[in-house]
Amino acid sequence: MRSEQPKMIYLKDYQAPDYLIDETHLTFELFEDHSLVHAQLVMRRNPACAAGDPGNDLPPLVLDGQQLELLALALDGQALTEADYQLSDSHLSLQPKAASFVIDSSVRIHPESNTALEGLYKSGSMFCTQCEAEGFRKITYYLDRPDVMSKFTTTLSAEQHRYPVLLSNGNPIASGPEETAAGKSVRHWATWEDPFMKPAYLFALVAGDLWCVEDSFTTMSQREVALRIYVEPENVDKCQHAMDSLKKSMRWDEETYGREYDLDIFMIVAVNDFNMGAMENKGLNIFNSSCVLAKAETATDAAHQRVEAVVAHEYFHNWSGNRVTCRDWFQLSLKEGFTVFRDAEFSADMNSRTVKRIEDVAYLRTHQFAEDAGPMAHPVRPDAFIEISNFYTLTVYEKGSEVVRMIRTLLGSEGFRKGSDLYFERHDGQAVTCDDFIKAMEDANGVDLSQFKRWYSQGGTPRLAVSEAYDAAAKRYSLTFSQSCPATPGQSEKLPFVIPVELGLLVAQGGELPLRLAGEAAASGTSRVIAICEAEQTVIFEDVAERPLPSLLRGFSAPVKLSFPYNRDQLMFLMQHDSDGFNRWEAGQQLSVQVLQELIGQHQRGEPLVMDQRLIAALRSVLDNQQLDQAMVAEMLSLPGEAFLTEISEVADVEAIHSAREFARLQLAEALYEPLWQRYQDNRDVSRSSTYIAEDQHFARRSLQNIALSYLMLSSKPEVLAACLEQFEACDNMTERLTALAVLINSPFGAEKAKALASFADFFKDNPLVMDQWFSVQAASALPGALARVQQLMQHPAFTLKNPNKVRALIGAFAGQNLVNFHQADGSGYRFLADQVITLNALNPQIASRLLAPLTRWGKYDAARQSLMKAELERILASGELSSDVFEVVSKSLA
Ligand code: B3K
Ligand code: ZN
Repeated sequence: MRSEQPKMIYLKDYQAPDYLIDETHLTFELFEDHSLVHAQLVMRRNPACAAGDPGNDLPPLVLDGQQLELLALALDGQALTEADYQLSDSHLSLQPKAASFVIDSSVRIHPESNTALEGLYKSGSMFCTQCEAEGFRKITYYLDRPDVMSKFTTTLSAEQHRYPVLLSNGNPIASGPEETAAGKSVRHWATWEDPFMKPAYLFALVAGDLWCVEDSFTTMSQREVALRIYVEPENVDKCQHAMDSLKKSMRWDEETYGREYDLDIFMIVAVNDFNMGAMENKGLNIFNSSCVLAKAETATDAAHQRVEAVVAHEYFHNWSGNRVTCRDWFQLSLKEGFTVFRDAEFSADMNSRTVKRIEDVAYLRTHQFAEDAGPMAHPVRPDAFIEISNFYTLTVYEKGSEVVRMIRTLLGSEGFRKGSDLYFERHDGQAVTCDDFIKAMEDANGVDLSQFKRWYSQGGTPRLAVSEAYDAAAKRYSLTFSQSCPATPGQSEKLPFVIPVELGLLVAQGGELPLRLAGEAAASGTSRVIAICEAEQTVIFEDVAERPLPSLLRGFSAPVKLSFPYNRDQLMFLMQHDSDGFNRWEAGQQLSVQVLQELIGQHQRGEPLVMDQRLIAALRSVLDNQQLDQAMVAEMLSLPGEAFLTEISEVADVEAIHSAREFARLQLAEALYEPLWQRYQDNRDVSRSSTYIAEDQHFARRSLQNIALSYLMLSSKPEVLAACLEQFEACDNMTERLTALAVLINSPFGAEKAKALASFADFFKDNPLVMDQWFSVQAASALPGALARVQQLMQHPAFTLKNPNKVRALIGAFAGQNLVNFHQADGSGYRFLADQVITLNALNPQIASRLLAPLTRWGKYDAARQSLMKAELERILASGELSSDVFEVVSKSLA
C-alpha cells in the first residue's frame, strides 16, 4: 500500500542511471517466519553521465527498496549509521565518496506473508520469486530498472528436509550442508552463477521439495543443454507435453530466427500461486502450473495448446527480452509484442495456421479493441503510467504483436529476417527501445518506417472504410480507402497510419484476377499487399473485365476496423470461394453479425424473432463439405460471441444480444440437426476407439465434435442427453469430459446436471487445475441465478481468494464471460465484483486491478447501468487506502 498519492511517470522524463552495478552477490537465508537477504553490489558511476560531474562531486545514490527492514549497511566495508543515509518507504539514499564503490546491505523480509505474489513469496510450501516489473525492490535495495544490467551470483540456504531443491539463475557452482559453530546443521546451501548480464527483473530463486523431469537438447552448434521441469511430486506425470513443447521451441528458434540457447541448463518450475501465466527469468523460468501441467485426463485441448504456446513464449524471451532487453518499461512491447508474434508464428507452424490466426484475431477484436475504446486505452508504447503492472495489457502484447506482424508483411519474410538478425547482433547484451528495433528493420532493408512508427505512439483502433467504383468501358476498378482513428485519453488528434491491406479480387466464376495496378506494366499475383498511408487513398486496378468482388484485409493484415458494404449474398460467395482461409471465416462472421444484429433489432422492438435462412444455408454447406479442415468447420459454426457483439454495438443491449444469439443457436440446432448429429457421431466414434493424442488433427476433430454436441443439446432430445452422458462418463480425456459437463450444466436436465457436477468434483477434488475448470463452467453458465451460485461456490473448500487461478476461474469467468448475469439490471453483479476488488486490493493488488476491467467498460451500456457501474467504481475509490494498481484503473475510469 502506498502512503503518498501515486505519481504519474512519463517516458519523456527518462534519464540514464547515475550508477551501474557491475556485480551483484546475493545471499538468501530462508526461514519459516522471515528471510534474510544480504546483497553486495559492486558499483561505479555511469560513464555515460560522468562527463558533467563538477569537480569530484558525485550525485547521490538512490536505491529502490520497499517493505524491507534494513539491518545493516556498509559502504566499501565501512558500516554506515543512520546519519549516513536517508530512508523512505520506497528509497534508500546515500552519498558515494568515489566513482567506484561497494555497497553491502542486509535486510529482513517476509515471504511467508506476501500475498501480493510479487518479490519473494511462498506458493504452498515452496519459496519462489516474481520480479518483473518492479518486484526486486521488495527483495533488496537496488537500482531496480531494466537498463541496469549486472552479473549475478546467488547463494541460498534453507532447511534441507523441507527444501531439498535450491535453484537460481545460471549454472550451479557449489553446494553443501551448512556448518555452524556447533557442527553440521539441518540446513544446506547452494550457489548459482549467471554468466550473462541481466536486469534485476530477470532474477529468480526457488526453494522447495520438488521433483524434476529431465531431458536434453543438442543445439545447432552441437552443445548439450540439460532441460529440467521441476514440479511437486504428484505432478511428474503431467510434464511431457511441456518438455516436448520446449524442445520444439528451441529447434524452431534456431531454424526460424537463427537463435540458439546459451546456458548449459534450462529450467522450468511450476508453481500454483502465480499472478500471470509465466515468467522468463534467465535460465529459470517460473510458470503458473496451469501453463506447464497437461495430460489427457486433466487438461483440455485448449490447455495443451496454451502450454505449448506459453513454454515457447518464455523460451523465446531468452533472445527477445533477456539478451536484448528493454531500456525502460515504456518499451515493454519491444519484448512482449515481438515475443507474442514469435510464439504465434511458432503455434501456427506447429498446428493449423489459419485456425491459429482466427483464434488470435477473434480474441484481439473482442478484447483489445474493447480496451482501445475504454478509459485505459493507451498506445503500444505508452507515454505515461502510474503503475507499470497495469500496462501488461492486450494492447502492449496482442496489438504489439500485430505491429510486428505488419512490419513483416511490409518487408516480406526475408527482409524481416534480415532486420531481426541486425537487431539481435547490434543490441545483444543491451537495454534498448522500440525505436532501436525499428531502426534495425530500416537499416537492414533500406526503408523509412517513420510514418509506420505512429502505431507505437498513437492509441485507439483505426477505422478503414472502403468504397468501390467500376468503369466497365475502361475496364478499371478502383477502391477508395478512408482511414480515421477515434480519440483516446490524452490523444484527440491522430495522424494517418501506414495500414498494410492484403487483398484480392474475385470474379463471378469464383476465380481470382491477376492484379495490375495503375502504372504497372504487367499483372503480378492474385493477392497483393497495398500500404494505405494517406487519410484517403484510391487504388486503381487495370484490365478488370467484369465487376469483381474484393477480398479485403486478408489474414487480418492490420489491426483495424474495416468496413465495406457487402450484402449477404456477397458474403456467402466469399465464404465459399475466397482463396484466403481467414477471409472465408471472416465472411461467415460478417454474415452472422448482420443476421444477429437484425435479430437484436427485432428483440428491441418487441417483434417476433425471424432469422434470415441464408445463415442456415451457408452453415449447412460448410457442414456438408467433407474436404474442409474440421477445425475450420468448427470455427465457422461458432457464432460471434456476446462480448464481440457488445464491442461492436454503439450501446450494448445485454439482454437483446443474449436472446438474439440464443435464438439463432436454437434455429441452427434445429435446422442442422441431422448433419450435426452425423458429424458428432463420426467423431465420437473415433474418440471412443482411440486414445487421446494432443495433435492438430485430433484437436480439429474434437473441436467439431464438441461444438456439434453443444448445438445438439439445445434440442433437449433424449438421444442427445444419452450421448452427452456417455461422453461424460466414458471418455478418456478432459476435452470431451469438460464439454459434456458444460453442455449439461447449461441444459434443462437438473438431475443429471447435479449428479455430473458432484461426481466430477469428487473425482478431481485433489487436482486444483481441474477444479478451476469446474468453477469456471458453473460461473460462466448463462442460466438465471449465476450470482448466487458463484457466491455459494466461494464457500467451497477448494476455493480461496489467495490463489489467482481460483479468482480468475470463478469471479473472473462470471464477470467476463457471463454477461447476461453480470449485467443484471439491479446492479447486483457490479456490487459483487466491487466487493471482491476491495477485498483483493489488500491481498493482491495486481489481481484486484485486473479483475476490475469489466467495470471500466461502463461506456458501452445504457444510462441506468452506467450509473450503477460508476457508483461501484466510486465506492471502490472511497473504500480506504488503495494500491497504486487499483487507484490508477479506478481513477482513470472515472475521469
Ligand atoms: N514477462 C512476464 C510478465 C510478468 C509481469 C508481471 N507483472 C510474462 C511474459 O510476458 O512472458
Ligand atoms: Zn512475455
